[in-house]
Amino acid sequence: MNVSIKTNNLDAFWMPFTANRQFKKNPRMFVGADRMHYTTSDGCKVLDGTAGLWCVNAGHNRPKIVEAIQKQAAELDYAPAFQMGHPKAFEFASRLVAITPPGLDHVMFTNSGSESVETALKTALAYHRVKGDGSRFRLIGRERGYHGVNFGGISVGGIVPNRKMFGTLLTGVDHLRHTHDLERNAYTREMPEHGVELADDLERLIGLHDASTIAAVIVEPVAGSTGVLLPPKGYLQRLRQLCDQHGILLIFDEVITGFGRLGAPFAPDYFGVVPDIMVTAKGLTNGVIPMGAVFVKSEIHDAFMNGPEHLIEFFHGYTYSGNPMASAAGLATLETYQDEGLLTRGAELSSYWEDALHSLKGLPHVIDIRNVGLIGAIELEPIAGEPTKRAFSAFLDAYDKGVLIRTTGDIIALSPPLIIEKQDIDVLVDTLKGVLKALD
Ligand code: PXG
Ligand code: PLP
Repeated sequence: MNVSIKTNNLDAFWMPFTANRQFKKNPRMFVGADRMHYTTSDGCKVLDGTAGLWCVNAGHNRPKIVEAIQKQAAELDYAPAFQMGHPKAFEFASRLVAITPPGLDHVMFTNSGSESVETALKTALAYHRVKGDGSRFRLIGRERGYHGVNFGGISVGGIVPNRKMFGTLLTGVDHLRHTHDLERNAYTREMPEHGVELADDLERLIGLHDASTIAAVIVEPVAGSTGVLLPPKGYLQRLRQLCDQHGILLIFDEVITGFGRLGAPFAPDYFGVVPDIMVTAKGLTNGVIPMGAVFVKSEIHDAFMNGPEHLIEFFHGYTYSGNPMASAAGLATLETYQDEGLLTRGAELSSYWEDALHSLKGLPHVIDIRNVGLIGAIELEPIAGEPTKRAFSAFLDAYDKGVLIRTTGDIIALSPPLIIEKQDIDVLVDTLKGVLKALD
């Protein structure tokens, strides 16, 4: 089938998180990709500064992954997910728990980050209940957190436009304060010095609700979607301490930070803080086939393994949980990461990356630069009365100049594939220099 872009009617597809009318007047279409680059419908190469949407960690069109999917499609297309299995899902699960932080030894599969978040929240609630502690029904998120777009995720999330249209959301949810503090922390390289005391906000919520009503706290170890907000030094350690002290589960949403983005395989490897539940997606399959995974401590898994053996232990799962195509793509992705040392490659490049990004300090409208691993952010002063417009213009101009960036609010976010070379970093940052200089 030959799909002609010219004869396509762009009207039917209501695009996600997109300025639809703006896009359809002047569409930006990718028709191919290879390693660090996309090819546009008019034949231009675009350097991928965002790994798609933070997911193509091994770069595009990697041969092992392509072959694995082709082979799997011809061999076993689908197997029922409930009461049946197929070997690749088990193999993938075993290989994953071998590289995840110690104790996170069991995994449930989903099809996205949003579903992984719902799965984690439901697991936390059900865990307390099977332990006979059903009064723990509250979930605590954080302002400016992003946990996908389903009802649980937007309830614990803290992004106003993602929440305000959707009624009462989940009840029994409260939020920690966010940690973003330009006044004290602007231009910090890696973790900010100030703000560890914000973790004590959990004590305020415990004071209000009582710990015996709180099931779990969910945070992104590094918040990606809301503009790359790094945890102040000691913050995650303090949250862990408070959760332990009060019998509250700690959930890390690692949809962005997982699979090498921080220069370490997962956030616990980087921060030395291990959660009880770890939520992943994106880099799990290199973004090629939709899939998510939720890792839980054995203690949580084992609490469910009670009662008569013919009974279902947990009433949760998806038609496509661990489906053959995704499992095959995931196994080949892990092999690619391991063959090329990609889960720790960010650590080798991060100081070059950091210096390159911070060279943009002093350019017009720049008010902060942040970095960790292979993540970067450049925060711009918004145009008065027209938030997001300045960063969106930067996005359009960068695209015209052959570089794909992401913007959220007035923050430019960068997260290139982990195969990026120093010369690609130079191109990315030089292009941004031109873009920033030309901004109104
Ligand atoms: N949790 C976190 C921390 C995420 O970053 C999700 C959950 C939801 O995943 P799904 O697969 O349902 O989209 C995410 C997703 C961006 C951007 O540019 C970020 C995400 C998705 C799309 C764009 O910041 N994060
Ligand atoms: N809606 C209906 C009517 C269904 O039958 C199902 C699954 O059987 C779902 C939603 C959920 O779909 P999924 O398992 O793909 O999340």
